[in-house]
Amino acid sequence: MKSFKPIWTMLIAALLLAAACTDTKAKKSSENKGAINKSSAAEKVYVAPGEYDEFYAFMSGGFSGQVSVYGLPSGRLLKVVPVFSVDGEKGYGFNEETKPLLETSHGFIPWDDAHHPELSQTNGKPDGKYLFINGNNTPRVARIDLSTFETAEIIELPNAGGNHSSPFTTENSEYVVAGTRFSVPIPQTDMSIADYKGKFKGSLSFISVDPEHGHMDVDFQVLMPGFDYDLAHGGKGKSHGWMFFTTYNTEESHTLKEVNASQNDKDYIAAINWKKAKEYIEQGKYKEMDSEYLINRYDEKKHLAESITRKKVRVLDPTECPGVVYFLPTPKSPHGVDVDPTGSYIIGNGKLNANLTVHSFDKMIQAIENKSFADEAYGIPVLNFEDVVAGTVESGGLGPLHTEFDGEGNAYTTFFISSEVVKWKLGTWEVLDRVPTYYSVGHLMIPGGDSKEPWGKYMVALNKITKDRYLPTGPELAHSAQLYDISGDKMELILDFPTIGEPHYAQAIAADIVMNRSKKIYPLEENEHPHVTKSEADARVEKNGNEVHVYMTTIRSHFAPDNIEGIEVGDKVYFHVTNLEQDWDVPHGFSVLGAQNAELLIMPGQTETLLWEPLKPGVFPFYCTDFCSALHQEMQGYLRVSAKGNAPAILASTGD
Ligand SMILES: [Cu+2]
Repeated sequence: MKSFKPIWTMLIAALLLAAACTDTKAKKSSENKGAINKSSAAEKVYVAPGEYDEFYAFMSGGFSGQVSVYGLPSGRLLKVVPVFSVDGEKGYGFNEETKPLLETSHGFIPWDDAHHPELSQTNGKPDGKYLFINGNNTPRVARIDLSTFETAEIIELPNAGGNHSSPFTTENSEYVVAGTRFSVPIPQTDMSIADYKGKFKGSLSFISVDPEHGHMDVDFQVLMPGFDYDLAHGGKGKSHGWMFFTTYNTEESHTLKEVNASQNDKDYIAAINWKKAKEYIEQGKYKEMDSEYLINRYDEKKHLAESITRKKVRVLDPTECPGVVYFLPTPKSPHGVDVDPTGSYIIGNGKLNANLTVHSFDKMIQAIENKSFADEAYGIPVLNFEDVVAGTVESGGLGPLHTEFDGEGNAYTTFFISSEVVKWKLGTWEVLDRVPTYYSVGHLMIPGGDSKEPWGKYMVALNKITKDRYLPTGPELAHSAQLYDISGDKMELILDFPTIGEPHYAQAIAADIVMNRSKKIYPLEENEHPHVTKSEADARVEKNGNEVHVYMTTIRSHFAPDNIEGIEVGDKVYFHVTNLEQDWDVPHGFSVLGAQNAELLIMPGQTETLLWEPLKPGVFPFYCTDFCSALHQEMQGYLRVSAKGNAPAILASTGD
């Protein structure tokens, strides 16, 4: 099993050269940019002015740390939701209300790498309530509320090093999971990296989601051998109750991993019986480990986020909990693991392979019942490959990464090295069609394509390299998504559109499920912000020592107060701005000359707070940044700052 095969080195070289190869493809494609019938493609993506798209698509921003929302099939950009990265446009991570969302046990972290959006599910179908997304770098999972399209919660993960196999959900979002990408010492400690093997560990976190409020918490973790955990998907239907994770680096190497982690002929898919794990938890068969992590929740009535610190986590050791973890040998460094809509098949996309390995859930259960084990790894049973394999897709491609489904019995797999999507049939494993992508496709997405009931119709290829597809913009090019019509026998490329950051993975859902729940305003009478100002008559300035609280309101088209005096250099000035508007689409902005952070962008009925510490005496204008009326340009005010000890009495006035 551990013999070195020269072919791996060749495949690795091919992986490394994939980017270079696309140069040649780029040249070719200037002659043939996708071989589409232009007028029929245009018709298929045309959404007339004033009409709505059929699907919402949620794309991760990868290294942008954000989520962008598109309409399909038009490719219209609808919104960018700040999640893991601060955003001056919305004041996210700059205003006092959202700063706590980015707190961790390592302090305030203004950025992360967001990879996999995952819609919450009910009965195995996306329900349009939440979108979860992982932070890959400082392990975190965020929850976006799809009634507001705002980040509602970010939970940090204890005992984790990187968070890639995340946040995949179970059928009713009982859990979203998060597997550590890199194994690390658990508990963390100062030790030699050379002692990795046998000492570093992995962890798989099962994050519970409260059905009523969506609140997340780490229910338990399964402590795993020191492999790398890559991706995951939940069982469905008959396999509901199981979660599947891919592993690589079963070699447990800690250096030159491109070579050292590619030695084994097969790595594993880890099958976790989470229902059984839950029983062990209920029986108290867990260890409570010390590990600090934060849960940051935004309260929609208070309009602010608060952090909760947890110090302990419940951990299961699989060697003490038989029946929880099994390993399915899977060739070669499997990347994506995807479960078909019936829950019968588990697809291992071996990234150093040409073929796809499909495991059978039924055969897996049979092998477990027969106790037919080939081996064990750190006390975890390893099943016989031959006992669990259902079939192999002789793809003709190279470097399979991810598979999604159309609900018609077909599967679609991306091939990074050969830059294509291959359509094949579940059960017969025959290849039905293949189309090139431009270029180097990573994930693909079919609306509902990883759920029990895919909508099908479209497939989006999320490409790593853009090259010549758009007008050049210097050395940095926008990444690219490509929309294919998959309603017929043949896949047809119908649209290219640039994306924000890296469109690492995406999810899509029928528009009506989400739009009917979408909020228009925050009711002012429900505003419980501790510094709310519910009417202009209550607008005021309060000064205690060097702390100044400005209770300000906005309504078209003035601030109250709009003349402020009595502030001195060295004061900490908190502008608590409440937007009194109760109409859809009337936000007001607030910015002040010299503010060292960002603007506020306040939705109707909302309160936000900007902290400003003036450094110089003078008279400073502030104004509304969001064009709100014909007299938007008049929506402004003045703030007088005096030298320390020289300030006049507090003045907070509006009009005469
Ligand atoms: Cu305004």
